[in-house]
Amino acid sequence: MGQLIAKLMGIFGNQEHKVIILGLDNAGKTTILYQFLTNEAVHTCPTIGSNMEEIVVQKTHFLMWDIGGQEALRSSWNVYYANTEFIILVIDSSDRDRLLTTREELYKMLAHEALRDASVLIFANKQDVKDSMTTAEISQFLSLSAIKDHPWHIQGCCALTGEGLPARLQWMQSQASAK
Ligand code: G3D
Ligand code: MG
Repeated sequence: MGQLIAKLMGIFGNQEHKVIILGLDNAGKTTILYQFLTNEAVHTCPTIGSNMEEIVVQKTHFLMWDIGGQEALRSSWNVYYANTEFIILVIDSSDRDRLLTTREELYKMLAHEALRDASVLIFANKQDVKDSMTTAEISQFLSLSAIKDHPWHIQGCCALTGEGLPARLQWMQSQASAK
């Protein structure tokens, strides 16, 4: 019965794909989540714990968990890892000082057993800020080309205007429907 329901949900496109949005505090995670949802920048407060929203793209349902990124909360990110299909890693491209911390968090995450099958989408956010790092600089610093065991993609974006976001939702949609 369970299998039948799962099959029917697949046919009607109602299967839910779990997405976790991670990154250091102030990177723009919550702003991105609400851009996906409303196509507007909303006023955000630092996230304590998590926010969860459902985003539907061409009948593909994503359950997106936006998880607080403050240092004290990072050790509990793994509580959210089970059944994750997509990791969205958000980076504040103007925050050069903390890119090393992001790099460490990225590789810790990729090594985690529960995320073995997850695809990784990296948003180089805040591209509107003067002198922010380019996606090429960030890719190089994070050694993205060395990641062979997860599908990944990096995209420059500005969460305030939404620039760069819709195309990547499409990428996720096509990855999800290929699963
Ligand atoms: P977080 O959820 O990762 O902690 P938030 O980050 O979404 O709360 O955003 C942190 C701050 O960065 C917010 O500013 C938000 O408006 C700003 N921000 C998010 N995305 C962008 C962007 O693309 N460009 C610029 N310039 N700012 C952005 P405040 O002032 O409310 O703290
Ligand atoms: Mg937040």
